[in-house]
Amino acid sequence: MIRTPLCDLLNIEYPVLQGGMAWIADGGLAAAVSNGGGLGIIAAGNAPADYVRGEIRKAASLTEKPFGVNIMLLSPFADEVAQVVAEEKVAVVTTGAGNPSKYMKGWLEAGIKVIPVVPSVAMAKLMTRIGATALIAEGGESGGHVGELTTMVLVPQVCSVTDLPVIAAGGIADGRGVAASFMLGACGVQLGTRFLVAEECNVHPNYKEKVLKANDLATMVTGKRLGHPVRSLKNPFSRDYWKAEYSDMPDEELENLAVGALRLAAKEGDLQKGCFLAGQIAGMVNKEQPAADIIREIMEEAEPVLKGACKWVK
Ligand code: TUI
Repeated sequence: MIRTPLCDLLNIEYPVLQGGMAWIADGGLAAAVSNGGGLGIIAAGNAPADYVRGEIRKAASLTEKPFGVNIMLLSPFADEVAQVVAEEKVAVVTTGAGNPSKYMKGWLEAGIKVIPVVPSVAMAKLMTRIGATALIAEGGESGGHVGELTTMVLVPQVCSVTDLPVIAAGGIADGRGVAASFMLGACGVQLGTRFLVAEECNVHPNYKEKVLKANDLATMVTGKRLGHPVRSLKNPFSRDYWKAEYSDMPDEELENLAVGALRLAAKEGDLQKGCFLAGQIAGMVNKEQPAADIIREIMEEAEPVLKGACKWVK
């Protein structure tokens, strides 16, 4: 059995978080992950605060276990959602795509455990200084909004500058990824792409099929020109966007090209115009199964890998 300090900190059985996937990770998926012994996370994405409140209440009706909310800091509703998580007394808040400093005091006073995604050492130091509960070091292998660094180089550098528990994310989908994360100094992992194909994940079936069929080279990064790089599966949308990005199209027009594309992928399964966010590990995600089985399977796989980790040591 594997137990790390993160389990005690978050009152969970396995040190596994489910990534906050915008338009995808709802109260149903979060509750299934939490019921499976991990920490389920509701993605606020760009949704209004009332939607998030509804999903929090839905998750609370489906599980007695703790769960979290991911706040996407580029959202126009971030301020309102920040308020809602405090009012609803959510156990854990994770943040992405920005600096959550201005919310930190309020959340901590509300008794919320705050776990920001940090894409760099500087952000890890800042979040440690202002009282974060733990850190998610997410490498650019992940799906969605990505930083510059890979998981392999980010996690150990973050671990070197903080005493907080570090959760590795980006490119992890099986027990080897869990074991490798622990070797780098993390005491937990966050998985997005693998949970995207969980049975309890309500994303459009076309989305799941695209992930299940993806190979190692199936993703690409677009959006660098506008300062918001995102990793998604290659399709007509991502290829057209990439071409537009490297053309003389004005920034405003480029920005409009992407409006609604995440929803089109997640809700309509639009294979042409949708933006299917997924991590590079999609090539290894080959079966749909209950969230609880995913968690149990990866942790069972990690055990022999970790026990065999000293096999070359004489
Ligand atoms: O946030 C994510 N992944 C996401 S968010 C998302 S929705 C979206 N919609 C429109 C544009 C962009 C995204 C889809 N996937 N992952 C966590 C993450 N956070 N990755 C990188 C960061 C990050 C980047 C910069 C965290 C902090 C940061 O700070 C910069 C600063 O100094 O403010």
